Amino acid sequence: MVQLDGGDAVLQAARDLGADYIFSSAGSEWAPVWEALARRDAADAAAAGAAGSASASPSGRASAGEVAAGWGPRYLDLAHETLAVAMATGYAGVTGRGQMVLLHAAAGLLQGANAIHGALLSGAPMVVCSGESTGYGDAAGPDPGSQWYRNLSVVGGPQAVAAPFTKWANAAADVSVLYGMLKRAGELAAQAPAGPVYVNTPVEVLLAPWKPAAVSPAPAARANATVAVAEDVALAVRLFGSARRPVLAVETAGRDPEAFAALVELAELLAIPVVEPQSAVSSSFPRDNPLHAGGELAPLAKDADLVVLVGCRSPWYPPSSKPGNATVLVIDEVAHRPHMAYQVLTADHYVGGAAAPTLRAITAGLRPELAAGLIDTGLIERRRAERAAAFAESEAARVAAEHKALASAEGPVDPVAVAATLRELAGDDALVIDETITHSRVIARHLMAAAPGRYSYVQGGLGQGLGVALGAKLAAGDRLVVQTVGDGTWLYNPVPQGIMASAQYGLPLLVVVFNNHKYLSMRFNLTRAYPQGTYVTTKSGYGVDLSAQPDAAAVAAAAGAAGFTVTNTPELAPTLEKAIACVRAGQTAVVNVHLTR
Ligand SMILES: Cc1ncc(C[n+]2csc(CCOP(=O)(O)OP(=O)(O)O)c2C)c(N)n1
Ligand SMILES: [Mg+2]
Repeated sequence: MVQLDGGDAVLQAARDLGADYIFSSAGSEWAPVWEALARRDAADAAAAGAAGSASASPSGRASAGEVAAGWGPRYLDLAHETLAVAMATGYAGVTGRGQMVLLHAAAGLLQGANAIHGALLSGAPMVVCSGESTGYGDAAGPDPGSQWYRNLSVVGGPQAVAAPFTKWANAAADVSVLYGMLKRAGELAAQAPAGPVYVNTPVEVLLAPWKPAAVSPAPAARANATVAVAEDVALAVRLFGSARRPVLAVETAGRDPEAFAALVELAELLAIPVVEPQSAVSSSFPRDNPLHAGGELAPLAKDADLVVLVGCRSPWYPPSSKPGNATVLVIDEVAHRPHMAYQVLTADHYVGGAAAPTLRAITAGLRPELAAGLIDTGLIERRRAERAAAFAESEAARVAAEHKALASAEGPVDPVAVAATLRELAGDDALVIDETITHSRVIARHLMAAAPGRYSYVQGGLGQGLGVALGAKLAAGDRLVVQTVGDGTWLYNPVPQGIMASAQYGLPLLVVVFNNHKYLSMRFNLTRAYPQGTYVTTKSGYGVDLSAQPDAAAVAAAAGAAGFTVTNTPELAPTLEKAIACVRAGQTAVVNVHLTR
């Protein structure tokens, strides 16, 4: 009989949580997990041999995206913490499901902190683990290794480091509680508001003999399932039914495809314009629907009598500057984001429920009122006509801007041309993971996302987009996954490590670098504060200049991807076509586009 230890408890918890993957960045505390994985693989191979099958182990060697049922999660070795965590975020973005992430000590946790904070902002469930030593080599039992004494301890323990940027953080102080704590942590991560949780798994705990207690598969967390109480739904029905100039604002609801559909149904029923403000981070309403009112909430909210915030954390700015005097109705499962230090929603009413079931309940309440003639349908039709006219005007402006941008024969490329060409060439089912800064609104507008998941913005600090895109690709199978990224932001990404993971695990991406050779956003901030300052008059470059950056195509090629450079508009479409062909053939392609702005 093999003596099980903490490594087996970790694997068992990951398996019982239904994790498809363990995203890991190596550290010496994980020896017990590697031993358990090797034992699992050997047992698989022996079983396959006994069955006379020539096939390889289903658990360890399956190709990416192919998780053999019943064999537990697949383990991915990743060469950077940002990558390990961001891949879990990207995977959750597509599947909605939490995974396990193993990092190293407080050091790896600190390196991964930016991406863990990003997961918190994005509401990506995951269990992040890393270790410390509790005995430093003086305790009886296996030697943890002198590095824990010499180099790795942090006062207060790594859970104190993790606490400010996770939903919950604690240490598993004994092997007897390890499985139960990890499993509860995973369930906690998946419940609203979903996000990362942290468990400190000390080396000695992982190395200790483990006697499995009651193990059980986790009940699948019912995401997006809470619906408001009947009185609150009735209140919302009254407000919607009596509003003359309502407007809907939405930031993330479309992460749930059912919420996307429910929002379309409600908006169309009453002809309510829908705005995806600057704070929107995923496609939540079809951009080609005439009720889509663009990305500016203030012009509509100013004259509205009802503003409905569906899952919005920061619909306007400055926070207390609510435009106009409308009644504000907030529909949200957890309206006050516990991770935000300051948030002003100016709500008059809260309706507490997840978007899909709550919007559906409101729509169901409105239909009989409409049928009974209690809602002014003439008003609805006038609104519909007004929105159609405004939409036609906005579309004409968009198309004209694209024609103009695409007509340029020489010199650098207008970002509008890049977004429009990408829309045309990437295919309707491609997913765009956007990590641009000053170009994000151009991309959101010209991509014209019409389906949930088509567009998502990387939240938190710079450098996570490549990992998020790789994680999305892991979940998206054959669909093309595109990372759009600013040139400065690209330099924050672990590029060689990401390209290595893309090759190792068969996850080809299209990366489009929006290269204006600078941190343009930093200049905007500077000129806002010092419009007539010496910096401006002397054309200084502090904090902005990126003219010394390496050639992104050459760097990509050196790391094993296909590298392309576009310096003028006529080259754009043919180069993107070549790059997409590379990706379809299995190799990541990086297209460095020199921009006008
Ligand atoms: C980890 C991290 N470091 C620094 C910043 C501050 N920051 C925000 S945007 C930006 C510049 C981004 O440059 P680029 O990607 O070229 O976009 P552009 O401003 O040119 O549109 C910086 C440095 C940040 N957000 N995150
Ligand atoms: Mg830039």
